[in-house]
Amino acid sequence: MSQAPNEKKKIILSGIQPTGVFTLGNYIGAIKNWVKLQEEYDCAYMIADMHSLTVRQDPKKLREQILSAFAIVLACGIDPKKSLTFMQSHVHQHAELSWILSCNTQFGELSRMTQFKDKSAKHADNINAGLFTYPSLMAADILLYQADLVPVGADQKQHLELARNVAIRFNNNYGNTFTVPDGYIPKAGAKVMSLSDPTKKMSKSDSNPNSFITILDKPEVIVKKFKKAVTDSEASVRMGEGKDGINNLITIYSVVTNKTVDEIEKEFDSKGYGYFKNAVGEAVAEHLRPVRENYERLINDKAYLTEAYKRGAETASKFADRTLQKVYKKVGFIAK
Ligand code: ATP
Ligand code: LTN
Repeated sequence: MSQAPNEKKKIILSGIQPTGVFTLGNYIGAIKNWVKLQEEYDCAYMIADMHSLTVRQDPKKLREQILSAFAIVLACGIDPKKSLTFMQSHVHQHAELSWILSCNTQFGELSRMTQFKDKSAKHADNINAGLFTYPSLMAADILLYQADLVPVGADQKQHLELARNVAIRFNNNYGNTFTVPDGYIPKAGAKVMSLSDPTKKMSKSDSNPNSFITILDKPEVIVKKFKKAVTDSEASVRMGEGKDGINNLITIYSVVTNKTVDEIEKEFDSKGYGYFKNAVGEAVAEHLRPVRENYERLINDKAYLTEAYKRGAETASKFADRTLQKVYKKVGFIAK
């Protein structure tokens, strides 16, 4: 996209929680767009380690998962020379702005969040205050960088709407301070479904490993998991109502091969589900092969990773502090 002279590049921010190896859902719904956007815009991508504490984590495992998540993001094609890449907890301004924003977010608004309701039901023994105020922290992540666009999957729409509302409210109460962000949600693949229960979203914290494909699964594992995918009894490869499993597989196949739904329905006309599932498995395995290979290389290069996230945090902090100081002034705090 060509830009008019003096026209500022749009700012992009997104994050992902280090709660496990990323799934095909995270990749298609979010990270694939992160990679695409970094070519045209000023992008900031972070590992949302603070968000992950809203669910109990084992510290030793979390430490490994955070570094691994950072390496996966780079392995997917995010270049730390082009995009700001950092760990959320390394930029203390996120926690600070989150406090101010939580004082400008209503209890009722947070109570309506479906992710809070779902996660409270799933972790009934740990419905902590952080799980409830999670969207205020996410709003802080976005608003600190004055982001114009936020590439996420469909499940994050509600949190984004809340971030927009908080930004608008703050701007109205204190004068123009924040850019009001828009979501950037893919047309196909915004909600990749679980392979074992295609009425549920594919999730990296699902207890059944056959329900999701991870970005690092070996090709033979990927093919095997697709073979087991739940479908229907109709045995015709075409999109349709009540065919959640097949709709999901067609969407996945379409995204990784760039073929249209029409082309796919023609290609597999009169072929059985077994044949189709095998083709999807092989196409996904092939699509993810370079990511897996990059990851193997990167995860063994700790010096490179450390240098990349440290440099990222340094630059991010400078940017974030500009917004935070502006906010502190607007709400009436005395300058240091
Ligand atoms: P968890 O299982 O720990 O809740 P998750 O797999 O839902 O995690 P997140 O870290 O919450 O993943 O999400 C990271 C990004 O991936 C977000 O932009 C989210 O919208 C997107 N995403 C997550 N799951 C899917 C999915 N099944 N399809 C499309 N996008 C998804
Ligand atoms: N809540 C997001 C992860 C996340 C995020 C963000 C996404 C944390 N902070 C800022 C976009 C912008 C999720 O995917 N569960």
